[in-house]
Amino acid sequence: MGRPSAGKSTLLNKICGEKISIIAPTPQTTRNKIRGILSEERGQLIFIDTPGFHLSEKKLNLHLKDVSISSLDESDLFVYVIDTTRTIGTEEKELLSIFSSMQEKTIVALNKCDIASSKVKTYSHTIKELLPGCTIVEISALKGTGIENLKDVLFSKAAEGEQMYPDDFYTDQLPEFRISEIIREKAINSVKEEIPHAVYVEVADLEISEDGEKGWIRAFIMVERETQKGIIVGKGGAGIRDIRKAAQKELNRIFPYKIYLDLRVKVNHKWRKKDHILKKLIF
Ligand SMILES: Nc1nc2c(ncn2[C@@H]2O[C@H](COP(=O)(O)OP(=O)(O)OP(=O)(O)O)[C@@H](O)[C@H]2O)c(=O)[nH]1
Ligand SMILES: [Mg+2]
Repeated sequence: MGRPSAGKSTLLNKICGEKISIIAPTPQTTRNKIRGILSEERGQLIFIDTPGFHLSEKKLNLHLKDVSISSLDESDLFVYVIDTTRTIGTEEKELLSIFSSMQEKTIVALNKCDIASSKVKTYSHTIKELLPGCTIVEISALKGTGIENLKDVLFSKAAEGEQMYPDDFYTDQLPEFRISEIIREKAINSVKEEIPHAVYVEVADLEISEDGEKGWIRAFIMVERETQKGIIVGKGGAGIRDIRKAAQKELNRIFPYKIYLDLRVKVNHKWRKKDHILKKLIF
C-alpha cells in the first residue's frame, strides 16, 4: 500500500520476477487488487498490489480508495511503500495513522533510494519516531536494491500455512484482464496530463485456434472525449499503431500462442461518472 506513484507495482514485479502489474509515471495507474505470487524453497508469499491511496471526492478515486483499504482485511502483513523523493503530505499522514495501529505487521519500504539517498536517511529517522514498532527497509524497486532483504523480512514474519498456488503460478489474473491491462499500460504511457485517467480498455474478443498456437484479440481503448480519441490515434494513425505494436510484442512474450491484436479507439462519454462502468472496471 502507499500513495500513487510510490512504486508499489514496480516493487511487486521486481519481487515476483515477472511483469504482473502495469507501471506508468502518471499517478493512479493501478485500479484493482493485483495478486503476485512468489514461490521459493522456503515458502510462498502472495502479494496484493493496490491502487494508490489518494484522497479525492471524485467517483473513480473513491472507488479506488475503497479497493485499497479493503485489501487490509485480506492481508497478514503490510508493505507500506513510501516515495522518499516526496515530502510527507496529507495522504502520507493518513497512511501513517492507518499503519500506526498495526505496526508489528507493517514493513515500511523506503523506496527510490537510487535517486533520493540523502532524503532516505531523514525519512528513516522520522518513521522510526512515528512508527517505532515497524520494520524499516530501504529499497529501490526500480534497480532491485534491498529487495532480497525485504524478502527475508517477509519470510521471517509470515505465518506458516498451506501452499495456496502451484509453484509455477505467478499471478491469478484472467487472460482478458491481463490483456486489457497491458494495452492500457501502452496507451497511458503514450499520452500525458489528464488523458491516462480517462482511458480504460475493453477486450471484445479473445479467440484461440484449436491447436492452441494462435490467438486473435479484438480490443478497444476507451476514452471520454473525441479530442482524446484524436490524440491517442495520432497523426495518420501513428499513435494507435505504436500502442498496438508495443502491446502485441509484450502479449507475445507472455502468452503461449502467437497473438494477433486488432486495436481501435472508442469514446464512452463521461464513463468515470457511470456507476455500472466503474463497478465493472474497479474490483
Ligand atoms: N527512480 C526510481 N523510480 C521508481 C522506483 N520505483 C518506481 N519508480 C517509478 O515511479 C513511477 C511509478 O511507479 P509505479 O510502480 O507505477 O507506482 P505505483 O505506486 O504502482 O503507482 P499507482 O499504481 O499509480 O498507485 C514509475 O515511473 C516508476 O518507474 C525506484 O525505486 N526508483
Ligand atoms: Mg501501481
